[in-house]
Amino acid sequence: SIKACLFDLDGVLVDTAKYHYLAWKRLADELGFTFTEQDNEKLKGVSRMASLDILLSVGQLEFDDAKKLELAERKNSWYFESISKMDHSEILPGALEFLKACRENGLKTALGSASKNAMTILNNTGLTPYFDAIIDGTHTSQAKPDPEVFLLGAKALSVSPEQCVVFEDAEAGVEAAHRAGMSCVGIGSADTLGKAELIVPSLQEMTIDRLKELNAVR
Ligand code: G16
Ligand code: MG
Repeated sequence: SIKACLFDLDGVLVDTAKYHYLAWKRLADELGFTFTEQDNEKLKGVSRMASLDILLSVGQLEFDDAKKLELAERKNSWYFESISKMDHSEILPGALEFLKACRENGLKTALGSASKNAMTILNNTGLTPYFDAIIDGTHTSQAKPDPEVFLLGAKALSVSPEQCVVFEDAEAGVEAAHRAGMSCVGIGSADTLGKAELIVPSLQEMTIDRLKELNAVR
Protein backbone atom coordinates (compact mmCIF):
# COMPACT_ATOMS: atom_id res chain seq x y z
CA SER A 1 0.00 0.00 0.00
CA ILE A 2 1.01 3.62 -0.47
CA LYS A 3 2.91 5.03 2.51
CA ALA A 4 4.58 8.14 1.11
CA CYS A 5 4.24 10.95 -1.41
CA LEU A 6 7.35 12.47 -3.00
CA PHE A 7 7.00 15.91 -4.54
CA ASP A 8 8.98 17.71 -7.19
CA LEU A 9 9.26 21.45 -6.43
CA ASP A 10 9.30 23.63 -9.54
CA GLY A 11 6.07 23.11 -11.50
CA VAL A 12 4.37 21.03 -8.80
CA LEU A 13 4.40 23.09 -5.57
CA VAL A 14 5.55 26.47 -6.91
CA ASP A 15 6.05 28.10 -10.31
CA THR A 16 9.71 29.02 -10.18
CA ALA A 17 10.11 28.27 -13.91
CA LYS A 18 9.19 31.91 -14.62
CA TYR A 19 12.12 33.13 -12.48
CA HIS A 20 14.51 30.61 -14.02
CA TYR A 21 13.36 31.89 -17.43
CA LEU A 22 13.91 35.58 -16.60
CA ALA A 23 17.42 34.87 -15.31
CA TRP A 24 18.43 32.63 -18.25
CA LYS A 25 16.98 35.18 -20.69
CA ARG A 26 19.02 37.94 -19.07
CA LEU A 27 22.15 35.83 -19.49
CA ALA A 28 21.30 35.15 -23.14
CA ASP A 29 20.71 38.89 -23.67
CA GLU A 30 24.16 39.65 -22.24
CA LEU A 31 25.69 37.00 -24.49
CA GLY A 32 23.87 38.50 -27.48
CA PHE A 33 21.20 35.99 -28.47
CA THR A 34 17.46 35.46 -28.04
CA PHE A 35 16.16 32.87 -25.59
CA THR A 36 12.42 32.26 -25.87
CA GLU A 37 9.86 30.85 -23.46
CA GLN A 38 9.61 27.87 -25.79
CA ASP A 39 13.36 27.26 -25.43
CA ASN A 40 12.87 27.47 -21.66
CA GLU A 41 10.57 24.41 -21.73
CA LYS A 42 13.67 22.27 -22.33
CA LEU A 43 15.18 23.40 -19.00
CA LYS A 44 12.34 22.24 -16.77
CA GLY A 45 13.53 19.67 -14.24
CA VAL A 46 17.05 19.79 -15.71
CA SER A 47 20.05 20.59 -13.46
CA ARG A 48 21.69 24.03 -13.50
CA MET A 49 24.81 23.10 -15.51
CA ALA A 50 22.83 20.94 -17.95
CA SER A 51 20.44 23.90 -18.39
CA LEU A 52 23.40 26.16 -19.22
CA ASP A 53 24.59 23.68 -21.87
CA ILE A 54 21.13 23.73 -23.48
CA LEU A 55 21.05 27.54 -23.36
CA LEU A 56 24.50 27.83 -24.93
CA SER A 57 23.54 25.40 -27.70
CA VAL A 58 20.58 27.67 -28.53
CA GLY A 59 23.06 30.57 -28.87
CA GLN A 60 25.56 28.32 -30.66
CA LEU A 61 28.27 29.33 -28.19
CA GLU A 62 31.00 27.27 -26.52
CA PHE A 63 33.02 28.13 -23.40
CA ASP A 64 35.52 26.35 -21.15
CA ASP A 65 34.42 24.93 -17.79
CA ALA A 66 35.68 27.88 -15.71
CA LYS A 67 33.74 30.35 -17.85
CA LYS A 68 30.64 28.13 -17.75
CA LEU A 69 30.78 28.02 -13.97
CA GLU A 70 31.01 31.81 -13.88
CA LEU A 71 28.00 32.15 -16.22
CA ALA A 72 25.94 29.70 -14.14
CA GLU A 73 26.79 31.62 -10.97
CA ARG A 74 25.80 34.90 -12.62
CA LYS A 75 22.43 33.41 -13.62
CA ASN A 76 21.95 31.99 -10.15
CA SER A 77 22.54 35.35 -8.45
CA TRP A 78 19.69 36.88 -10.50
CA TYR A 79 17.47 33.86 -9.86
CA PHE A 80 18.24 34.05 -6.14
CA GLU A 81 17.13 37.71 -6.08
CA SER A 82 13.72 36.63 -7.43
CA ILE A 83 13.16 33.71 -5.08
CA SER A 84 14.27 35.82 -2.10
CA LYS A 85 11.07 37.84 -2.61
CA MET A 86 8.73 34.81 -2.73
CA ASP A 87 6.07 34.27 -0.05
CA HIS A 88 3.20 31.86 0.68
CA SER A 89 1.02 33.46 -2.03
CA GLU A 90 3.20 31.73 -4.64
CA ILE A 91 2.31 28.21 -3.56
CA LEU A 92 0.45 26.64 -6.52
CA PRO A 93 -3.32 26.02 -6.11
CA GLY A 94 -4.12 22.87 -4.16
CA ALA A 95 -0.53 22.12 -3.15
CA LEU A 96 -0.74 23.08 0.52
CA GLU A 97 -4.16 21.43 0.88
CA PHE A 98 -2.90 18.16 -0.59
CA LEU A 99 0.25 18.15 1.56
CA LYS A 100 -1.94 18.61 4.63
CA ALA A 101 -4.32 15.87 3.48
CA CYS A 102 -1.40 13.45 3.06
CA ARG A 103 -0.22 14.02 6.59
CA GLU A 104 -3.75 13.86 8.06
CA ASN A 105 -4.09 10.46 6.39
CA GLY A 106 -0.86 9.12 7.83
CA LEU A 107 1.18 9.39 4.63
CA LYS A 108 4.78 10.56 4.81
CA THR A 109 5.93 13.41 2.58
CA ALA A 110 9.26 14.22 0.97
CA LEU A 111 10.63 16.76 -1.46
CA GLY A 112 12.56 15.45 -4.47
CA SER A 113 13.93 18.44 -6.36
CA ALA A 114 16.91 19.05 -8.66
CA SER A 115 17.27 22.56 -7.27
CA LYS A 116 20.15 23.67 -5.07
CA ASN A 117 17.91 26.58 -3.99
CA ALA A 118 15.06 24.42 -2.68
CA MET A 119 15.50 25.35 1.01
CA THR A 120 15.25 29.08 0.25
CA ILE A 121 12.02 28.51 -1.69
CA LEU A 122 10.49 26.20 0.94
CA ASN A 123 11.37 28.55 3.80
CA ASN A 124 10.09 31.68 2.03
CA THR A 125 6.78 30.07 1.06
CA GLY A 126 6.35 28.45 4.48
CA LEU A 127 6.29 24.91 3.07
CA THR A 128 9.23 23.48 5.05
CA PRO A 129 7.16 22.15 8.02
CA TYR A 130 5.04 19.98 5.69
CA PHE A 131 7.91 17.63 4.82
CA ASP A 132 9.27 14.64 6.70
CA ALA A 133 12.33 14.64 4.44
CA ILE A 134 13.85 17.09 1.98
CA ILE A 135 16.11 15.86 -0.82
CA ASP A 136 17.34 18.52 -3.26
CA GLY A 137 20.19 19.30 -5.63
CA THR A 138 22.62 19.67 -2.74
CA HIS A 139 22.17 15.95 -1.86
CA THR A 140 22.34 14.37 -5.31
CA SER A 141 25.12 13.60 -7.75
CA GLN A 142 22.88 12.34 -10.59
CA ALA A 143 20.20 14.44 -12.26
CA LYS A 144 16.71 13.18 -13.25
CA PRO A 145 15.94 10.91 -15.20
CA ASP A 146 18.36 9.16 -12.83
CA PRO A 147 16.24 7.83 -9.91
CA GLU A 148 18.75 8.93 -7.22
CA VAL A 149 16.74 11.86 -5.82
CA PHE A 150 13.62 9.72 -5.26
CA LEU A 151 15.52 6.69 -3.93
CA LEU A 152 17.21 8.96 -1.38
CA GLY A 153 13.74 10.28 -0.46
CA ALA A 154 12.36 6.77 0.16
CA LYS A 155 15.43 5.92 2.22
CA ALA A 156 15.08 9.07 4.34
CA LEU A 157 11.43 8.17 5.01
CA SER A 158 12.27 4.49 5.73
CA VAL A 159 9.77 3.25 3.14
CA SER A 160 10.34 1.01 0.12
CA PRO A 161 10.07 2.44 -3.43
CA GLU A 162 6.88 0.52 -4.27
CA GLN A 163 5.18 2.27 -1.34
CA CYS A 164 5.95 5.71 -2.86
CA VAL A 165 4.04 7.91 -5.31
CA VAL A 166 5.94 10.70 -7.07
CA PHE A 167 4.33 13.98 -8.22
CA GLU A 168 6.14 15.41 -11.23
CA ASP A 169 5.65 18.02 -13.96
CA ALA A 170 8.61 17.05 -16.16
CA GLU A 171 9.06 14.06 -18.46
CA ALA A 172 12.53 13.36 -17.01
CA GLY A 173 10.95 13.30 -13.55
CA VAL A 174 8.33 10.72 -14.57
CA GLU A 175 11.13 8.55 -15.95
CA ALA A 176 13.14 9.00 -12.73
CA ALA A 177 10.11 7.87 -10.67
CA HIS A 178 9.63 4.76 -12.80
CA ARG A 179 13.33 3.89 -12.72
CA ALA A 180 13.08 4.15 -8.92
CA GLY A 181 10.23 1.60 -9.01
CA MET A 182 7.62 4.17 -7.95
CA SER A 183 4.24 5.19 -9.40
CA CYS A 184 3.95 8.69 -10.75
CA VAL A 185 1.20 11.29 -10.88
CA GLY A 186 1.90 13.78 -13.68
CA ILE A 187 1.02 17.40 -12.98
CA GLY A 188 0.23 19.05 -16.31
CA SER A 189 -0.79 17.69 -19.69
CA ALA A 190 -0.77 14.23 -21.27
CA ASP A 191 1.33 15.57 -24.18
CA THR A 192 4.51 15.40 -22.14
CA LEU A 193 3.50 13.24 -19.16
CA GLY A 194 1.77 10.39 -20.99
CA LYS A 195 3.76 7.71 -19.19
CA ALA A 196 2.51 8.71 -15.72
CA GLU A 197 -0.04 6.37 -14.07
CA LEU A 198 -2.40 9.32 -13.53
CA ILE A 199 -2.35 12.87 -14.91
CA VAL A 200 -4.04 15.86 -13.25
CA PRO A 201 -3.85 19.52 -14.35
CA SER A 202 -2.73 20.62 -10.86
CA LEU A 203 -2.70 19.40 -7.26
CA GLN A 204 -6.11 21.09 -6.91
CA GLU A 205 -7.60 18.04 -8.67
CA MET A 206 -5.71 15.56 -6.49
CA THR A 207 -7.36 13.78 -3.55
CA ILE A 208 -6.47 10.96 -1.17
CA ASP A 209 -9.25 8.89 -2.81
CA ARG A 210 -7.61 9.24 -6.22
CA LEU A 211 -4.32 8.23 -4.64
CA LYS A 212 -5.93 5.06 -3.28
CA GLU A 213 -7.45 4.25 -6.70
CA LEU A 214 -3.93 4.43 -8.07
CA ASN A 215 -2.92 1.82 -5.55
CA ALA A 216 -5.73 -0.50 -6.70
CA VAL A 217 -4.60 -0.22 -10.32
CA ARG A 218 -0.96 -1.15 -9.66
C1 G16 B 1 14.32 22.77 -10.85
C2 G16 B 1 13.90 23.38 -12.20
C3 G16 B 1 14.99 23.43 -13.23
C4 G16 B 1 16.29 23.92 -12.61
C5 G16 B 1 16.69 22.95 -11.51
C6 G16 B 1 17.99 23.36 -10.82
O1 G16 B 1 14.00 21.44 -10.72
O2 G16 B 1 12.80 22.71 -12.77
O3 G16 B 1 14.60 24.27 -14.29
O4 G16 B 1 17.31 24.02 -13.59
O5 G16 B 1 15.68 22.90 -10.52
O6 G16 B 1 17.78 24.53 -10.09
P1 G16 B 1 18.90 25.41 -9.34
O7 G16 B 1 19.60 26.20 -10.37
O8 G16 B 1 18.09 26.23 -8.37
O9 G16 B 1 19.81 24.43 -8.63
P2 G16 B 1 12.76 20.67 -9.95
O10 G16 B 1 13.40 19.31 -9.83
O11 G16 B 1 12.38 21.26 -8.60
O12 G16 B 1 11.63 20.73 -10.95
MG1 MG C 1 9.64 20.22 -11.90
